[in-house]
Amino acid sequence: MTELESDTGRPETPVRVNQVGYLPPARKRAVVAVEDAGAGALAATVDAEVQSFTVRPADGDDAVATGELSDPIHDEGAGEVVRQADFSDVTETGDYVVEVGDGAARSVPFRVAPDVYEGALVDATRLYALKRSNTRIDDPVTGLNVEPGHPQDERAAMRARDEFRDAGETIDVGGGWYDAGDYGKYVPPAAVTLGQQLLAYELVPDAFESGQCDLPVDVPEVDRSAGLPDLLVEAKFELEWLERMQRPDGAVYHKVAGDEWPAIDTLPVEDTQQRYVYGLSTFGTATYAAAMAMAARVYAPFDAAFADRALENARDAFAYLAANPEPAFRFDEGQDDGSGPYRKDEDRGERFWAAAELLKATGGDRYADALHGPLADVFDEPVRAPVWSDATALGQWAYRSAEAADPERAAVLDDAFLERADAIATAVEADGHRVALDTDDYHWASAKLALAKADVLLLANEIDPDECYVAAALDQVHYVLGRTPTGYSYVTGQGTYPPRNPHDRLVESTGVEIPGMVVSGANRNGDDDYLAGFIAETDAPPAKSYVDAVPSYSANEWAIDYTAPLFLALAVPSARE
Ligand code: 9MR
Repeated sequence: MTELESDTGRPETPVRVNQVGYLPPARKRAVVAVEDAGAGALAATVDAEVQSFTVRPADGDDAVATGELSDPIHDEGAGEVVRQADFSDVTETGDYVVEVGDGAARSVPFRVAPDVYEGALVDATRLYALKRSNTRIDDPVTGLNVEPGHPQDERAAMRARDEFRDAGETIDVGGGWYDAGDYGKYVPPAAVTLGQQLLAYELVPDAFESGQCDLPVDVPEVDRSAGLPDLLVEAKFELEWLERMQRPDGAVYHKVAGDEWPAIDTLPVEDTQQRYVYGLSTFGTATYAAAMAMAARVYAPFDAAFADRALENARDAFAYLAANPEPAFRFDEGQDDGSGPYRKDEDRGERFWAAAELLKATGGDRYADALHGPLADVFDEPVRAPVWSDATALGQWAYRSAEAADPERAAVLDDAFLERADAIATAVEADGHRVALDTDDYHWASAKLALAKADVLLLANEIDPDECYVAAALDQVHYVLGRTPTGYSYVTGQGTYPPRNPHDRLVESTGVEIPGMVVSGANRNGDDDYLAGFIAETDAPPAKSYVDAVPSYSANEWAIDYTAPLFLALAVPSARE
C-alpha cells in the first residue's frame, strides 16, 4: 500500500516524507501520524502500538535500515499525534520507502542523492521564463506553446494623471513576468523576488550556470557570450520591465493590469482588455532601488553597461525617497477591481533595504548617513522572515555584509540573525512535522513563509555555521516537498502528490502542467469561498486547511514571490552540506 484515499479524495498516507528526497549527509526523518485528534476525514493513522520502522529500496524488500519511532508528539497545527522515524544513516544514493509496523503503512518513494534538488531548482528557474509576458513560448519540455501575451502593455494607459502624464496617456510597460495565476504585473513582489534570487546567486554562484535550464526563450547574444547564468537571464528580463515602471523623477509606479479579472480559462492573448498603469508607492520605490542596486553588483562581470544603468536607476529611486521622506501609497478609485492590492502604507524596512544595498554597492556616504541617521531605529528591529510586505531582513543582511558597514552595527545585526535563527530552530524542534510555522502562520502563502524562515536560518548559518540551522532549514524544504499533514507536496511537478489543479490562468487555458510553482498551501483563514466551505465542512485544523482545487486562490495559487525563497533554500544546503 502506498496510498490511502480518504473520503475527501485526498492523497493520504500516515507515513510522510519529503517526496523528492534528501541530501546524503542530511538528517532524514519521516513523520508518522498515529492518532487523529479530531478531523477524522482528513487523516490516515497507524496503530499507536506500532514501534518500529524499516527503510527499504523502492523496488525491493531488503531492509536497508531499521529503527524505533520517536516518542509521540502532539502536533497542534495538524491536530494530530505523530511519531518521527529518523533514518539519517541511509546515505547511499538510491530510491527508498519507509515502512512502519511490518507493512502496516509505507511512504511514497523518495530519493537520496547529492543532486536530489537539482531538478526542482531547474524547474523553479524555468518557471519564470514560462511566465513571461510579451513573449512567444514554444517549450519542448512542458509542451507550453503560447503566442506573446499582452502586447497592449507596450501602450498601457495611465489610470490617473500625475505630475508627468495625463490620465490615458500611454506608456510602454511591456515585458516582465505575470505575477501569479493572474496576468497582473506588480512592483513590490517583483522586486522582493529579484532580491531573493540575486541573493541566492551571490551566496552560491556555482549553483547557477548558463544553459542549465534549457530556457525556452531566446537569450540575447550579449548574455549568451558572457555566459550569464540562466537564473540571471530570467532576472534581467524582469529588471528590464521594472525599469519601464520608473518615472523620470525616480519614483516607481505600482502595477500594470486591467480593470477586470479575466476568466480563469483565458489565454494570455485572449485577455485583450485595455491595460493600465496604476498607483505609486514609496515602499515599492524602495524595493525597486534595492533590487537595482543588487543588480548593479551581480551583473557587473557580465554586462557592465546594464550594471551601470541599474545603479543609476537605484540612485534615482533613492533620490526620490530622500526628497519624499514620508511613506506614501497612491490609491486611485477602481485600482483593485481587476488586480491584487499589494498595499502597504509604511516603508521603513524597505527604505532600509534600499539604503543598505546602495551602501553595499557603492560605499557612498549618503547611504550610510541615511542608515545611521533617520533609519537608525531599524538596527533595533528583530529579524523577520522576508516577504513582499516586509523586506527588512533583506536590508539587515545587505548592511551586515556591506564592506562599508560600521562593524559595531553589523555585529548587532549578526546577533539579530542568530537570535531569530535560534528561535526558529527551537520551534522546528518542537513541531511534529518540523515546520517553522506556528498555528497562526497557516495563513495565505504559508508555504512561502516556511521557506522564508528557512532562508533566515541559512543566512544565520553564513554568519555562524551550525548544522542545526541547515537541518532546520531543510526541514522546511521537506515540508514544501511533501512531508505535510495533508500528504501533498506544495510545489507543482515535485513529488508523488503535487498540486495538480492550481488556480492559474496559464495552466487552465492551455492544459499544460507547469512545474516549480510553490502554491500558497494550508490557509486556516479560508480566504476564498471554496476553501472556506471545505474548512467549515471538515473542521480542518490549520495545517490541513488546504485543497488542491482550481477555485481556491487562497490555497492553491502560485505567485512569483512564493517560489522566490526556494532558490536559497535549495541551493545553499546542497552546496554547504
Ligand atoms: O500573496 C498575496 C498575499 O500575501 C495576500 O494576503 C493576498 C491578498 O491581498 O494577495 C496575494 O497576492 C495575490 C495578488 O494580490 C494578485 N495576484 C495573485 C497573488 C497571489 O494570490
